[in-house]
Amino acid sequence: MLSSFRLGPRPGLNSRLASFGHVSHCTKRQSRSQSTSTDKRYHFGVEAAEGKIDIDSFRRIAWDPKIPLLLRASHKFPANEKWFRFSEKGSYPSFSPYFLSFADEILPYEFTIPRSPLHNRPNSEHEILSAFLEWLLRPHEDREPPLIAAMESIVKSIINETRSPNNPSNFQQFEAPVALMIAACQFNENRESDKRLKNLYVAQSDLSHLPGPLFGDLPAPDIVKHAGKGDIYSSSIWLGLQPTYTPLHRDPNPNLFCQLVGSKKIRLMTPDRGDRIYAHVRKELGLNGNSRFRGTEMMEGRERQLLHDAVWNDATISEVLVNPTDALFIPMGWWHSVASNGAEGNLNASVNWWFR
Ligand SMILES: O=C(O)CCC(=O)C(=O)O
Repeated sequence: MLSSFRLGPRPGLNSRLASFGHVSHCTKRQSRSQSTSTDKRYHFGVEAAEGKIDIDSFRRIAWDPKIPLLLRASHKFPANEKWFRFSEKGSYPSFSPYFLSFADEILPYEFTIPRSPLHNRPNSEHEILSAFLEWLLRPHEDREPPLIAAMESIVKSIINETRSPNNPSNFQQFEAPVALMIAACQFNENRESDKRLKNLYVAQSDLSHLPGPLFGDLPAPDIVKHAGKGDIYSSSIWLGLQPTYTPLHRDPNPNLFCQLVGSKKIRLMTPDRGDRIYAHVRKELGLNGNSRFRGTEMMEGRERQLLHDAVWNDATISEVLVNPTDALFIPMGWWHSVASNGAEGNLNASVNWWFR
């Protein structure tokens, strides 16, 4: 059964959008897969517009009626060019020398090890972590000894935690310097995908905690400043080695989610439909209560799996692919789950603002 979210074009919408650029709308799953095979920029069941949008149009189309809107090629920040560099083939994003100068800043990290029999195979996560540790400890002119020592102790403790028979969790949270993400990204370059570090995620890291110059590279978009009262509730940076994943949840405020590097798939549900799916999963777990944003319990174990299957195995749920410079408006109360889309171990970066 389809959700109450309408998949067909709304009467009059195209004429309303015509004032600021090209608009497209997929009405059938089939049209989505056709566009996927040609330009990989699909959106199933969500309105999309190309280029910059003026505030009045945005209010009329998305903000006032509380409807998601994909704004393609609409948000390029100084960070897009200053923070990253690309391999000659253009396929492997990594960090620029400018970003490297912030290597000792501390950020909140998550690390997830998939629970699977793969653990017993060569190149399992433990072996990759050990290879990373060995690589870290090799002399390297760019790495400062105190940072190496900090990273060594963090990686050793991740390895110990994941090996501990007393620890049923495959999900860890810790603080570490930016140097860890930089080093992991360098380690992955030129490595086969099954030998790369993955699932390392600086998730929901408060933008205001970034050092001034980095914060300045991500100025709040006009939509965030002017569509509502201009009240920024919170803003976050998301920096990870693919795959990255955020389970089903809803945010307490409207969200403008912008992609910087790599791509992400976002599955979106109306408040009603998300409530039903979430309640169903909680019931299966014998629990009740509301979703906490990225609560530990939803990041691991059975809850993670049930939430994942309920959202990602249902072909009728709307899905959007966000690419660099795309932005997705997620109205308050709309449930969503987010997964990176691309080669394992590649860098993925996004930024978002919750505002009202
Ligand atoms: O990018 C992600 O992994 C999650 C983003 C998200 O859930 C949000 O902005 O609310």
